[in-house]
Order: sequence, then C-alpha cells, then structure tokens
Amino acid sequence: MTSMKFPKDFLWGAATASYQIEGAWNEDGKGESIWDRFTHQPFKILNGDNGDIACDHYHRMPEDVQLMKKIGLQSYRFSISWPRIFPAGYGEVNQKGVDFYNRLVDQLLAAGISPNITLNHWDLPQALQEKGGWPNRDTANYFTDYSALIFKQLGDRVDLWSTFNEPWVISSLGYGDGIFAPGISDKSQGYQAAHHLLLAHGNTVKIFRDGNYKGKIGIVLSMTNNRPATQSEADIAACKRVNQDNYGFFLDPIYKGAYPKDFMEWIGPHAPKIKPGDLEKINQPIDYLGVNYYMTFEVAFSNLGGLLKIDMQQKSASNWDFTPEIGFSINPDGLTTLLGYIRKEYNNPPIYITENGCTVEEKPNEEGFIMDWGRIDYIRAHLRALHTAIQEGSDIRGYTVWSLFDNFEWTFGYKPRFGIIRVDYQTLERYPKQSAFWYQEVIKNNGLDY
Ligand code: GCO
Repeated sequence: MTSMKFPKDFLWGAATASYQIEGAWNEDGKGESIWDRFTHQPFKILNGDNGDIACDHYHRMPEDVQLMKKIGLQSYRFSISWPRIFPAGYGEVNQKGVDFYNRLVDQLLAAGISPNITLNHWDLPQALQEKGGWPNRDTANYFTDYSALIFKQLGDRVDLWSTFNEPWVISSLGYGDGIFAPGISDKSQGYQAAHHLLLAHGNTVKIFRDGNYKGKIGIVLSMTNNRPATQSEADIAACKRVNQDNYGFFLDPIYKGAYPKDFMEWIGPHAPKIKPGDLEKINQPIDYLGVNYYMTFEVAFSNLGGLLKIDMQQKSASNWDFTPEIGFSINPDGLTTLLGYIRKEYNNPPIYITENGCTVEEKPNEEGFIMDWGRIDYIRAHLRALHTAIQEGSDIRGYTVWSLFDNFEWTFGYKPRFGIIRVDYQTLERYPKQSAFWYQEVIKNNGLDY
C-alpha cells in the first residue's frame, strides 16, 4: 500500500544541464562559452577540472536516453547550449548543434519521456561576453533571437520550457561576486545583468505566446529557505533583504510588474538602469514557476556583511547533517516553508520542483554498484515535505531530481556526485545507483510509503 500519493498527472523527472554533462566543448562547430573560458583559466575550479569531456553525453546520448527509459522517467529536464546553436551568439546557425537537440527530443519522445527544456543554464557564448555579456542590453535581444530559432525547431514537440535556470546565480555569482563565470566582481553589473535577464525572459515568453506553441513556459529560480537568526528588527530586515535579492528581485517584476522598492533604495547607485516599458515586457503571465530547492540559511544583520549587510549561515534540521564534499545544509521542512511563502506572496502559482537532490558518501563495489541509502533518505524526506505543501494548498505539478548523472559541479569540479546514475570518469561507463531503482518505484506508484 502506498501511503503518500501525489496528484493525478504529477510529473516525475530528472535534470541535467548542457555544460555539466555534454562535453564535446569544441566539436561539430560549437562556439566557446563563458564556462569554457572560465574553467580553462588556472585556479578557478577545484582540481583544475573542466567540462571539456564531462559525461560525454554529446556522444552517448542514445544510450543515455535508454537508461532514462529503464528508470521510467516521465520527464527529462535538460538545457540547450546556446554556443552550440550560435557559435558567435547570433548570426550564423550551427546546423549540427540544432541536429543534436532535434535527435535528443525525438529519441526522448520515442522513449515515452517528455522533454523539459531550459533555454539557458549559464553557458553564454563567450563572443557575447566580449561585447559586455549580460550587463549589455543587446544580449537580451540576441537571446530572444536564439529562443525564437529553438521554438521554430523544437516547439512542435516540447511540453515544458523555461527561459533561464537560476538567473540570480548568473547575475549575482557571475557578475556581482565573480566566483562563477564570467568572473566579474561588480555589484552594478550584477543588478544590470539581472534586469537584462528578466527582459530577455519577458521578450522570450512573448514570442512563445505569439508563435502559439503547444507547451508551457516558465522560469527556474534557485530558492533557499531563509529565516532570521533572531527576532530582532535588524535580523528580520536582513533576512527580508536576502529574500528580495534572491527571489523578490525576479518574481516581483514577473508576477507584480515592479521591483521591490525598498530593496532598490537599499542598493542605491547599484540599482539597474531601466527603460520605459521594460517592466511591462517582463510582467508577462507565465505558466509555472520552477523551484530549485537545496538548503536553508539563518540570516543575521552584520555591519561587515557587504552591500546587503548580512551574515548567512547554513542550517541543517536537527536530525540531519550537512552534505559531504559540498557542505549544503539539509532541511526538508524548509521546502514546505518556502512553498508556503511563495503561495502567499505570489498568489499560489503552479510550481514544478525543477531541482532537488544531494551528494552522499558513496563507494562503488567491484561491479560499480552503489548503495546510496543516504540519497534515498534525502529524497524521501523532501517528497514528504512536498506532499505536506500540497496538502496545505500549494499547486505543485511535478518533482525533478538533481541529477540524472554525476556531473561537473561548477567550481567544485567532479568531486561532488549528485547523480542517481554513477559515471566512472575514467571509462565514462554509467552505473545506476540504488536510488535510481528506488525512484523507479516511486514513479511507478506515483508516491511512496513513508
Ligand atoms: C544549481 C544548478 C545545478 C547544480 C545543482 C547542485 O542549482 O546550481 O542548477 O547546475 O549542479 O544545483 O549544486
């Protein structure tokens, strides 16, 4: 008997991203991306790792789709590499790149798996970075042209689209703090990048509507659950600033047509330049919000805490540790809290959990098999938290595990392993872990015992 059932038509999937799995970084006409450039510089990535080969998915795609089918995935969330389609960011199309994604979509459909496409998961063409990257307003137009081409090519066969994965990570970590590609550390460029990402998002949604494509379109945000360290006014206000920076800055313009006013005042001269009509363009109805949930923070006011004057500490729930190799806090109930916040703040929008997952201590046996019970415990607890949110009234349409495979984990390189399928980076062989078989049962039953 299954005690925890999910709604009818609930969509179960797993996710990846182009730069993290494809490899073939300079093959078949692909252009350089900012992540190629960034990882090829010394000291940016743990162990000097890069995505040149990654999981070699570009060459092993048919085998990978068959694995997804065996696991019983209903949906596969992946991203398209913009420089594989437009090596220079715009202009001439690289047909071999288009062909790759055409084959991928066809093979997914033949396997009974619904494609869920993210138009950009951070890998901006380097050629556009040379022109200023996201802080340059033109990039938003190039993105819209790129999206238009993809819709024309694939729009007849795809059910779910998202414009961007985690625009906050692009703008804040890529341009504001410089710890991610393109490695620029300038708060003004960060917020300007965020505004242009939103503009690109809005314009893309509009051309999607104008084209009458069959699928649904939304945006995917990284959303941590944040709570004030104490009930002091200063800590409560600091926590609010983190929420505004991390999600209000994106969701307020999208859902409410305005940036959070007090936040814009706080960042003062770093606030982006906005042209008349921009907010109307951003404020397009979207079909769903994609939520990537991993962790919970406690936020305190700190005079030394940078522009936002914050001090953030990861907080695991009392019965959970931190994840190994990458040190994420674990707090399943934080997901329920976060979803409650979105429900109230944004009028209960339809939501897909587009990412959730963890690293665990894992050691393959001689056959390459891994009993990753810790990952199963983690996902089970988060599914329970999700189920609670549904009972509380949140409109949750699906759940997506991060990740289908072990893959290139950005500045942490290949050390943290997030997959339900192990990748042996020497041989590039794939080995489904115990969690893959467990997830197969969850999907089959549209739920689980708890
Ligand atoms: C993100 C990305 C993924 C990561 C995952 C694990 O949220 O950072 O969407 O690319 O790999 O989140 O950190």
